Amino acid sequence: MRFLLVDPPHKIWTILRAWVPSPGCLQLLAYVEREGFDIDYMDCTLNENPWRDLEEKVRREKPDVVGISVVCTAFIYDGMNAASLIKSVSPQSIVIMGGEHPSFMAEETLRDCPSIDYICVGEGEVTLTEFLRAVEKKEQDFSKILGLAYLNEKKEFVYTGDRPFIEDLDTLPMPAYHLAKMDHPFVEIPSEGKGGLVVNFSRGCTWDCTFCSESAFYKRTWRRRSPKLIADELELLKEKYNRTIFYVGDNTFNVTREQGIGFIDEMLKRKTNQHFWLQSRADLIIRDEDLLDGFREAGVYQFMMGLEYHKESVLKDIGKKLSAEQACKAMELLKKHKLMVMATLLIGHWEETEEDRKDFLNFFGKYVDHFGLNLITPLPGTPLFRKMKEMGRIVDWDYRNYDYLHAVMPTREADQLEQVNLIYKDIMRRYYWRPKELIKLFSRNPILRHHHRYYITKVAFNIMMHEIFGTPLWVQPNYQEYKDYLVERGEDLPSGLMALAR
Ligand code: B12
Ligand code: SF4
Repeated sequence: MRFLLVDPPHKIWTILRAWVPSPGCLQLLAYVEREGFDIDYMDCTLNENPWRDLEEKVRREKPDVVGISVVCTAFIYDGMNAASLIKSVSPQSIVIMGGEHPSFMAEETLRDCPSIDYICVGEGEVTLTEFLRAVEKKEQDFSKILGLAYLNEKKEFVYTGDRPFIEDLDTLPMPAYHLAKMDHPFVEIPSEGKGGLVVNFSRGCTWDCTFCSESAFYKRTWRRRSPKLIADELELLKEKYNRTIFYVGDNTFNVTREQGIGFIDEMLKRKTNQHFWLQSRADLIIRDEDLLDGFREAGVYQFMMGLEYHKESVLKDIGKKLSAEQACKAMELLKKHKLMVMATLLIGHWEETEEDRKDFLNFFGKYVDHFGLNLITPLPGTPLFRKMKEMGRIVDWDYRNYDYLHAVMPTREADQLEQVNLIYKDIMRRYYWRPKELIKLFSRNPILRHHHRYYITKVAFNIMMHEIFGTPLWVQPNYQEYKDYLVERGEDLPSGLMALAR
């Protein structure tokens, strides 16, 4: 019984150009490998000809089960296209898809893409193991496997029920780095310097911001790996793969103080000389002020906080449970303890006015080292999605645009999405072309200097050229639209594929 897990061809993180294997895929693979299955992994984002290579591999190897991982809503059509292509060249392969978006939108996804046989709803490790075992034993009835969704013979939607979360993440094996192309020159986070990688040590978050799909996916719970295992993983990444700079993808790293204390102790003991960009909340930074020097000494160079907006009414509306005053205090504390401040911010709120935007820039421009500007997006599965759908405010239903960078909802003032997109670009321009930002190009802090030089010369310059001369926006050189691939393949593939392409 052969299982192939596919990260389908999709755009990488275009803003920071981070090109990394998905931590979720590596965790899933390690688990099923430990369970004794014959497994393989294809991260199509790294293939020179991603669609062709996927087609050829599946045609040649005809895996019994192909898993497709969809990390972001914005990638759902890539996952569906991969499923159609796989089924067309290996109809006997069973296709199972997993990830947040298909979990939340299981019925819609199954109906939109007949090539997907099953969807794993929620956390994948145990559900996938039980599923593979059932396939191995040639069982026909999957209705007893919790966490599965499918359409039965009558095309009725079936959901087998919620799979309980794994209680202790320490029972999971080390992610399967040995199956990833860790030596591939593209695997980097170039904005952060050499040797970058994304890692993940916890799941969920105990808050419930209305726009957050993570908190919804993990039902407002938080579990974490213990600091000792985190340090073991980081040590391995240093020794075996020379990885020294990490974007730690955990939504909220220090939900408990103990996690922060344990991490600091372990990293100080191990002396691996690695650098970390962690994510947290303003209230937790304030709570853990006494740990901030320790974090820095342990290698943390930056905290990213979802500060979102400066107006209390908006913070209340999005359920942030933070005040602008706390945001200021947390930014000041980070500065005081020589840690860089990255703020992820949300604009495009219904009531937003030009006056608000001026205040917004003044408020955040004062402290923020890195500016992560997002447009508020109703991600499927979130309370915001349900509310906005009900209110009829969602205008663009093309999930490709659900990447925080494209407007999918108007505001009271800007009733056309294009206007909201222009507002986004305008804020970016106004922020980055301030003298204060340009001075950072010569900062004495090497990471900040590198980041700004990278961002302004590569990303901002590309966007400017696009706006002035219409030059194409950057996308990774090996990226190919699925429809272009089908055209390239022409007669050799079943003609129905083009009709199914999304
Ligand atoms: C790694 C990561 C990336 C990587 C992805 C690399 C890759 N090869 O795919 C990079 C850095 C490229 C990236 C980019 C982006 N990301 Co990102 N990213 C993450 C991050 C930090 C970790 C994901 C992860 O591995 N989680 C841990 C594992 C355990 O969870 P998981 O992936 O969901 O997998 C589990 C289950 O879903 C399931 N499962 C998953 N796949 C499969 C497959 C099968 C077959 C089965 C059975 C089960 C299964 O089992 C897994 C294990 O239990 C998350 C935040 C987070 N903490 O999760 C954001 C996150 C996924 N990203 C997000 C976003 C929005 C983006 C961007 C769009 C941001 C942007 N504005 O540019 C870009 C996309 C690129 C673009 N269009 O420009 C959002 C997605 C929200 C959504 N619902 O759409 C998240 C949740 C962050 C957030 N809170 O906003 N990202
Ligand atoms: S604090 Fe961050 S991770 Fe937690 S619910 Fe809010 S947005 Fe999501």
